[in-house]
Amino acid sequence: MRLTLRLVAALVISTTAVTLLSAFLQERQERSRLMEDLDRRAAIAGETLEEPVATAVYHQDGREALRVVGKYSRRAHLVGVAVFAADGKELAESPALSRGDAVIKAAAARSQALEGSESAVAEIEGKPRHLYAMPLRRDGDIVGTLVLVQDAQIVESRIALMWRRNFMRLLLQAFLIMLVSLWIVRWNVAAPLEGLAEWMKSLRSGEPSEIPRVALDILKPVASEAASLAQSLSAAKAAAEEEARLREKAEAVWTPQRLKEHVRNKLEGRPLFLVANREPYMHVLRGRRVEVVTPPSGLVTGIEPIMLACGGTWIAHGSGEADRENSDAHGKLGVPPDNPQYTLKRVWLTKEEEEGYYYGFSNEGLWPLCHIAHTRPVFNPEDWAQYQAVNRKFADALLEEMKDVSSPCVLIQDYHFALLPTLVREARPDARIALFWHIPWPNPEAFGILPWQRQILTGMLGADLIGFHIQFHCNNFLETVDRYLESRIDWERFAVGRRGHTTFVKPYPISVAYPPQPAAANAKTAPDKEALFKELGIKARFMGVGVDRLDYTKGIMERFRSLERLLEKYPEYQGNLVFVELGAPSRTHIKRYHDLQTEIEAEAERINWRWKAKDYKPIVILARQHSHAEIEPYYKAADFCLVTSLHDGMNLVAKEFVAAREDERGVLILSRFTGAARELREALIVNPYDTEQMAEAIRLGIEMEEGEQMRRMRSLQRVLREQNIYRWGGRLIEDLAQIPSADLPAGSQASPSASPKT
Ligand code: ADQ
Repeated sequence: MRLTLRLVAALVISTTAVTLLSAFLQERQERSRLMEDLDRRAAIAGETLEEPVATAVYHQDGREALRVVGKYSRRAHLVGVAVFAADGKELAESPALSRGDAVIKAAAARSQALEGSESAVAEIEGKPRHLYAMPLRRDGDIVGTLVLVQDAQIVESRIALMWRRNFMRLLLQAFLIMLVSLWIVRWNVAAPLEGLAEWMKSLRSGEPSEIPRVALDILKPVASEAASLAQSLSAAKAAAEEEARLREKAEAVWTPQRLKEHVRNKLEGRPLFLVANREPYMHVLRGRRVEVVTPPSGLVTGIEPIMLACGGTWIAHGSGEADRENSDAHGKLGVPPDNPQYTLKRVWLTKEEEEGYYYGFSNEGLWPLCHIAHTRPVFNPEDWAQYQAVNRKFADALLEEMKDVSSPCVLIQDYHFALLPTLVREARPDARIALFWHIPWPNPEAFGILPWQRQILTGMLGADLIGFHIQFHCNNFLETVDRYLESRIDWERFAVGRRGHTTFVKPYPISVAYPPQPAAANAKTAPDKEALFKELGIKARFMGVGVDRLDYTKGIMERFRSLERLLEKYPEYQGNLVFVELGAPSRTHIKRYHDLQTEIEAEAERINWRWKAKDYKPIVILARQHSHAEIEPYYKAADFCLVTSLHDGMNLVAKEFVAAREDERGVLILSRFTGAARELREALIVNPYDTEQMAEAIRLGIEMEEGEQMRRMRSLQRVLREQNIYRWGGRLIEDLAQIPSADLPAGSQASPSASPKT
């Protein structure tokens, strides 16, 4: 109410000031217009009277002058007339003027002195009068003066009327202002605020309602801030409840809070340094606009929750077109950009470095070498030289960042940085270094074709801890080291001893953030299957989904062929089943990837051509990078998700699909060649090379009873709950922190937890 009063008072005061000012100007204008009117009327009367009155004056005939004047003044509505001779003597005067002599005489004298007409307003007998004095001429000589007196009361009356009208208008305006202000405040401020308050109350009570539309429209920025605040509060509340529940059950599921506490304890407050090729946030140009995007990378998906939980510095290649303009002089910025929780340090690479290190040695060499997926690795000496140089560059950046931190903990990510552990160890023997290898490790024979095998292995063994997703890859790694380097393999502790340094090798199956954080109370509900079909312009009943970087290891062609086989074998699905492939183009700079995209599109087109109808095609490819929010509705709506990798370290898409299914429905069809297949045993496990088997698995998935779907989904979600990303980070960092500093005598090192911790 006080706000309304203040608003009304301010508006009324300003309107009054404007009205008064304009009325004042109007009065001046009106007054001068009325005066001109009186002047004009007097001048016309004067012109008519001049001649007869001048003749009378010339003959000094006062009576005649008075007669002429008296006769005319009745016609011209004059109050009175006075006539003066040239010497100033009064010759005649209307009776009504007898008491105003002095003023009239003065007017006559002024006119005579000026030899021209003169007008003025004066009070005569308490009334406003208009005086018009003019010289009387006869044959060009001034023979006297004529003074005409009119009533000027009309001027004052008109001005008073004008003020009265303005005052009434002001009153009306004030009234309208009050009404409009009340309306604005009521509907645009008070109502949205009340709505917001109600909504926040509902959040607090734990039964979130929809945010009222009116509040959303007007208070959008406040509402979104409040939503994220409410989200964090309810997340904290849910986490606290979950912790309490788990404590009671004496279980120990990992949560972000637990990870945070755990890491803080283990690192004793020291910051965490993470090195990965891929940055978690890229500034890219969309036309002229700068947009922040998260790259479609399993590594980013997996590691970001840890950095959010622990803070620290993430060092990565700054690969976005607008990255430089959006970082400081040292390439640094706080991220996530809208709520910074840790530091991103961008390292700049030249085109040649990126070409050789990233596209060349990493992705045309090591990637196919480690994924046995029938694409021949290319080992080019120039690429190898760039790979070494860029590892050196990242080592320098990392050493600079941690120069003031003693015994820093470093997490190095992936096959792009095989040389980094040794480079860092040589400069900082006090550092604790872990290297996590996100892709498979091949058997020693397959690895043996790499010309620089010893350098790669030596580089990696600078780490204290090397992690793979599954035990099988750890075994392959130890066998490879055993085969190609002089070293001591400890098969009991899964460690390699070499030149007085021990490297432990352990499996850490990466995962996703689960259970999901409570959704924002105002988050839009995901569109259902019908809505998604409608968006795609499709009419169908069943939906399958695939989400991948377009990579030859993901078995996308094999997937399409199994769909084709299904439609051939079971025609009842023709026109009924649609498979949506959300495929993010990846590494398109490399010819094999470029060709793959064309091949995938051609294959889908070939299959679509067989069954295409007006509103139907069996395969829809959405070939672009999607945000997680865009992918989520497909995960939630699909009847089945196809993960058909020919070889995959883990595969997070399989886990994301399971995590998204709050409804406990949907079927996961999962390649046995993924790391995920070792954990997600209730998925329908398939061999992607077996087209017939995959087609059958899809049919089984579509036709699976709801009860069976729920049983399997619950079991899969149980695995995610127990083995989530926080557990992955917690175990990795705990094992790393347990490793004693290098200044302890060699051999006295304790083994990191021999068996996986909860
Ligand atoms: P990737 O080979 O990238 O990861 P994956 O684990 O499946 O494979 O992760 C892909 C990520 O990218 C997922 O989070 C997914 O949602 C996202 N993504 C896929 N397609 C997308 C699209 N079209 N738009 C946007 N996002 C998309 C590597 C290894 C894996 C290992 C991870 C983590 O190859 O085996 O699981 O690292 O260690």
